[in-house]
Amino acid sequence: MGTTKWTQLWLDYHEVYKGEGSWKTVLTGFSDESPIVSNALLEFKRGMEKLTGEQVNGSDNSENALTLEITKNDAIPAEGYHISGSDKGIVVEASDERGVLYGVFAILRQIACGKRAIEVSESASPSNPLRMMNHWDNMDGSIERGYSGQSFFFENDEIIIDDRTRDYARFMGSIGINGVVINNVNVKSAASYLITDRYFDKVAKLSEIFNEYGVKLFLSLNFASPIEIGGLDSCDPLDKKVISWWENKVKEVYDRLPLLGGFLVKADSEGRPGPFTYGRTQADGANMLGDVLKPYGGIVIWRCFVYNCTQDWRDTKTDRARAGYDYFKPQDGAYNDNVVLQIKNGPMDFQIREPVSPLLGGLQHTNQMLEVQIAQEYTGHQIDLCYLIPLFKEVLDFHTHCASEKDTVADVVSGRTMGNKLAGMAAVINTGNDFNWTGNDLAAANTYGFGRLSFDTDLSSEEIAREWIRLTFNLPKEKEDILCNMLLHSREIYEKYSSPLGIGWMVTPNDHYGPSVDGYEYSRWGTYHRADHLGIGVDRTDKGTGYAQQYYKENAEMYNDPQKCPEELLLFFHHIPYTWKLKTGKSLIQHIYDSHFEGEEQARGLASDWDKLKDNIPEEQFDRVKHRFDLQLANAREWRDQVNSYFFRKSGIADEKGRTIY
Ligand code: GCV
Repeated sequence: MGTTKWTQLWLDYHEVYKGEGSWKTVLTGFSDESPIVSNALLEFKRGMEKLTGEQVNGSDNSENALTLEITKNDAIPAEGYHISGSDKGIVVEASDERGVLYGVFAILRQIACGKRAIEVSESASPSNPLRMMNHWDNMDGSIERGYSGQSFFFENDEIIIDDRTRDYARFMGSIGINGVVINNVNVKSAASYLITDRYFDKVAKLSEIFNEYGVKLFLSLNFASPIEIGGLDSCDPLDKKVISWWENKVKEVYDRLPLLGGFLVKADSEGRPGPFTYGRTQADGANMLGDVLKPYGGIVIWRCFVYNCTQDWRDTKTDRARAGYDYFKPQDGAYNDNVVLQIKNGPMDFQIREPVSPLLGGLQHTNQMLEVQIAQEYTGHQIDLCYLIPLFKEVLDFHTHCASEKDTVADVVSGRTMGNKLAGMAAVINTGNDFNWTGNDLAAANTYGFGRLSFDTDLSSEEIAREWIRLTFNLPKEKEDILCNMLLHSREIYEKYSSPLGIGWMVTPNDHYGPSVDGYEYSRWGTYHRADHLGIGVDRTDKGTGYAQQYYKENAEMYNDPQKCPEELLLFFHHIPYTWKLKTGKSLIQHIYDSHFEGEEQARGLASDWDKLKDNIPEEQFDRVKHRFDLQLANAREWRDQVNSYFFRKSGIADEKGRTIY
């Protein structure tokens, strides 16, 4: 790794063949004075020189040089591209500059993945209009749920701009991300002042750097700004003084930050202020901001993560899973067209397994986008290997039944179902200022993977994994297969040794790493497993909390019936006796034991598979990851033994196989 201050992730291309030509570039309908286009050319040069050794725009500009021809073609959809190679070179066609950038990255990706330049060929346009990363970075430099060091945007309440900022923007552009929220949704202290003169110059600079890679900058907003920075005594969204304060503020913001995409808002959630304080609805709050942003083309992304976080655990009727739908469904259709609701993939909070949120598609007349988390808050803190793309694919492929065709979550959040333009996907990102950006080098597969998946939801988990491996490591085929298999099975392995059959939680409170079966059982957070000596699970049927009824009929009936409910979600929807027979013929308790023993053993398998790659991975990188596997094994063992012991002690039923349970 030498003296580099940080890795280049998947843009650190390896030589794949020794080319004999050289390249010149020709633009038709685009200008290289545009920063995006000139960056595309720079990336092509950098990439081709490393991938093939061929010079780009060097001394050979003769007839014999191959040509990269970038041509405007208005028939290509927005942000899309058509690339085609021939013995004369490569043509990139696009109708806009982002399309040019994405087309060039597609060329480099295809070559890195094994094609010769003359063979490249693809027509693509993004599945989702909005493809966003959400940083939970605080201005003191810490990152909420960050597992890769400190923030590279903020330190000591100042904004950092350095070479890393540009590299970050390149990474985002290379995977098709077109929007980034730089600060935590919990907007407090200095972050409330990001919309003031104190920070305008630097935020403007950041937005320019992002823009050069096709990325719009967004800010998380403090809903109580009129009080906290404006000196008013209210932030009631229907109060004229409040509205006029926002009008002036947003005018000032757009004067100074003309490239700003808009605001992300977490309101009435986990202690954050919001419209409920004034007896107003979420729509009242979001629409007020939408009205104010409209003249500037800005958008409001309003989160639906609203629930009662001061619940009494004795209360078995209140169900946190219901909250999003209960709060947001009644105003379906009332939201402005420049407002989009951002909905977490499940009704709880990024657990290893949850049903899809019934709000997705449950809202039929409202812009909506999907929020997922690649920061591994509940899935191993980027210590444990957990490739999350298979989980996201399951969510995207889920049939909501909101329409007869085009009813999957992928259809809904892309805007295909309702024909809306404001739609897409966002991920809570997993990066920090660690040398390798993501703590565990292998966690970058999720960063890369989310970008690629949000651009093309038809890509498979395996295709994405293989692209990432080839770009990052360029391994011999049999070693690539090993790593690919590790990634593809890692989520299922994590699930096996952690909480069973969709019940979730059972994590160490606050920190959320490692087991604590009753850690949240008697707390205020609404996250209970309800285990007793006879059984476990939450009754969310029509006889229980009624959550299952929030889905359309087909899904409601499926979830309501324990015989029809997919077994991986059985305990999410039903309270089930330990003696219940699963489809495998095993009892529930035996399944809990077996899956935990298996999960721990398979985690050991992951670690020994990694050892097989020792000769093919640079030593420092190999060791970094190996150390993570050592920690993962300790974690898996702890999960196995705590969960098994807990249920053995609760149920008094022995393991049929007589293994050690404490
Ligand atoms: C940013 C969970 C996390 C919080 C996070 C919150 C959210 O509760 O534990 O850290 O806050 O989700 O998504 O807003």
